[in-house]
Amino acid sequence: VTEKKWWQSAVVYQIYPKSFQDSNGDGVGDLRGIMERLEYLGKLGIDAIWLSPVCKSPQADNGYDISDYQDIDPMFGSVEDMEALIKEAKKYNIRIIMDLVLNHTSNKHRWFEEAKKSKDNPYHDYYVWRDGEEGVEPNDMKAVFGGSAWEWVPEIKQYYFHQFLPEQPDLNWENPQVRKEIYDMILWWMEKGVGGFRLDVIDQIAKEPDKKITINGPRLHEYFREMSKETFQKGDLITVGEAWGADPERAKLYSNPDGSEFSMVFQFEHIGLDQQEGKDKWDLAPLPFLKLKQIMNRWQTELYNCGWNSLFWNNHDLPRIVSRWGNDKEYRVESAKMLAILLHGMQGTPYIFEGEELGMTNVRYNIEDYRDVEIQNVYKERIAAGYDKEDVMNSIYAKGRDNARTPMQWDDTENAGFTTGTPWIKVNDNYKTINAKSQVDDPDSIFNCYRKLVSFRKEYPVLVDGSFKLLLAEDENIFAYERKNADETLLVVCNFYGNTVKMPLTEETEDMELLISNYKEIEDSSVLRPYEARMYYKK
Ligand code: TEU
Repeated sequence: VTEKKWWQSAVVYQIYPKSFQDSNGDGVGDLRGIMERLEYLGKLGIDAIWLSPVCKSPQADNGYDISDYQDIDPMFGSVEDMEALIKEAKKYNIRIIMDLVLNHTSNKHRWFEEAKKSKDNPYHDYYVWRDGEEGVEPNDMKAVFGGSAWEWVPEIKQYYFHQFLPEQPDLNWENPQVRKEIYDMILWWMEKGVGGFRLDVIDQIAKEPDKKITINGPRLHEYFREMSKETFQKGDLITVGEAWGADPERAKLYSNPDGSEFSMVFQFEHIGLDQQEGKDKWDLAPLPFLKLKQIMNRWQTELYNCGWNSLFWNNHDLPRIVSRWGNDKEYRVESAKMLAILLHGMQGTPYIFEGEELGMTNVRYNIEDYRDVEIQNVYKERIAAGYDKEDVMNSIYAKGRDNARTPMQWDDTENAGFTTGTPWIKVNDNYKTINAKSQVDDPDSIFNCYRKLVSFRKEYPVLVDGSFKLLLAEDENIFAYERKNADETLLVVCNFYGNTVKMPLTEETEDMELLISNYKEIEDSSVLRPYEARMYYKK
């Protein structure tokens, strides 16, 4: 048995700083705004905040294009504000997790400005360059946000490699000097008291474009171990790598209990389920429910005692879960709570994305009201390729990243209490009914369901260390599982859909206590109502 880590019983709350709380009326959320809302987060009971990037950035990709790792973007505040936030959050026992974007920088980063000056500039080799001719790219690799992955720089007659936007040139991790600069920067933030790091697209750093390798390059884990040894292992941090390309075998390396790499990994196997096979996320398909159960089961059982899961339905790149796999019309409250209970009964560190705890929903905007560059690019590309406009918009409604990025809904006043100015992106017009103010003191609210689930993780050790067993694997409606340790048993049973179904686990749950459910009382114990979820416990 390895020693327990603080982050194994922790719950993390993700803040998208642009959209959380504006304190100065410029329409953009900021660090002082977050400080104003710490009391709310304290009430929810979370242990850490993962802040999407707040470093200096031209904002081509909302901060995922960093031009100075050791400065805060003026839009969000200053380094002093960041220090104040770290200090203030500590009073609520909340740690601050920063987002490290290490695969690429902004094209406005000092390193890149130097790098593109000449082939013998000392910074040239910080990035990935190939000789070539204008118009003849080194190969046909594509960027994630559309177009070629190669960008021509006429002054030096070379192409640079970018897996995301042309404004996000890829760093060359093969260069030891690059790695050293990164480690020094991480140590600088650690000294400021940061509680951990989320590592953006970290499975893409060991790219080898000549072999068309982007994810899982041969030197990937070598870099991880070096970085961890030089930085993270010098503190008591939570570290989580974002890895779209991780399978359970690889995730065991990422989250090796010996601490040689990271604390855990964000894997996305469940996230890719509702799209057509071999296509991308915009090509919609219904959720294969049995497969969802299999996948969750596999991750829960395979990492047991030899790795660590992170648990999430949402983040700033994903649509709102209640609109995606719940029902945001007839059963918004019930299905939001069901999805919460289902996930928070599992093993791993749960992540709540801002507004998820209120059951915030997707939006349907006119194309010009979307701010995300990925949405704008896919719209242009697909219309040009002859897709039907309605189909393109339906894909954007279902999967667009701005679904997650609309302002946090605090109350029913103008702009949902997010800003006194003009919000940088439109507020969801359902804010009058869906907002924090109406939920915080209502014991039956989605917020209070989350609050309870967060506290259970501290109260019942089985949630942290219990084994996982999937029940009713072939049932087309019910997601049920059991967690067990030496002296506790926990049983979660959820009706994943909107029909009333027979409750098959009446005997198993007979002598158990009902810890939480999403209906006021059980009238008929032999059925599960639409989206009904129950968590049972026995000691
Ligand atoms: O995202 C990685 C990534 O490839 C996808 O999540 C992408 O955002 C999109 O959903 C693909 O359709 C990370 C960040 O989370 C994202 O916000 C950044 O835009 C991206 O890296 C680049 O830094």
